[in-house]
Amino acid sequence: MGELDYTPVPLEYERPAVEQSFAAARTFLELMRRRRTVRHFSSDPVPLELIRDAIEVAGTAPSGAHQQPWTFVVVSDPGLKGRLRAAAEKEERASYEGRMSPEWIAALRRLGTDWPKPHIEDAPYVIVVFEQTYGVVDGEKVKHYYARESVGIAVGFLLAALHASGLATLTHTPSPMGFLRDELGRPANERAFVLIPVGYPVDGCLVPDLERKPLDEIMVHLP
Ligand code: IYR
Repeated sequence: MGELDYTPVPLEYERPAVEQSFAAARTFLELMRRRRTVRHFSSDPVPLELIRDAIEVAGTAPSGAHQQPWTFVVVSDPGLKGRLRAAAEKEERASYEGRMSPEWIAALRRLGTDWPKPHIEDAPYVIVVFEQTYGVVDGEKVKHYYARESVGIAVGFLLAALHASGLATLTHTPSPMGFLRDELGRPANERAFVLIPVGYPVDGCLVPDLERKPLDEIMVHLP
């Protein structure tokens, strides 16, 4: 990539009436309040178009130097999902049965997590998000700036978009995640960031009884 010059174009923007802003803000808040991390998936099929649209939304995220340092690998093949599950469970079992501290295990108790990961096979899709730690252009390494932060923002967009389509997700970080690059045949400049089973919740799905911090605990207004 050569040096790209600054060639600005007009912003496409129409300022909404303030009442419309309030309505949109409330509607979005109500939507996002209903998002829950789901650990029990139906194997009912999901149209691939929904996954594609959500990944396109993720691709609208801002990124350091606009380098868009992300790759979203969509897995639906049952054999491959089975291999991912087996590899994730191998790591997770070792973690739950010794690598994680007792404090960590205790902190997870209210989430009901454990090393078996049937959702990797049950969910019709697994999206594995990779961070491109550096770029490769014409065989040359290109430094990426704020790649992790950028990918984190894109994953937030992805989770919101999937939720808006009525799909459930689980942000799963099997640790260590090196097996994902090997299993999915990704290049050396890509590092797995998160594995996200996507699908409909199973009938009668249960979730942990959690509350979110109220606004006044998470927001500080310095007038
Ligand atoms: N990666 C493990 C453990 C785990 C860790 C945290 I922090 C969580 O919020 C949930 C689980 C797993 O996926 O089970």
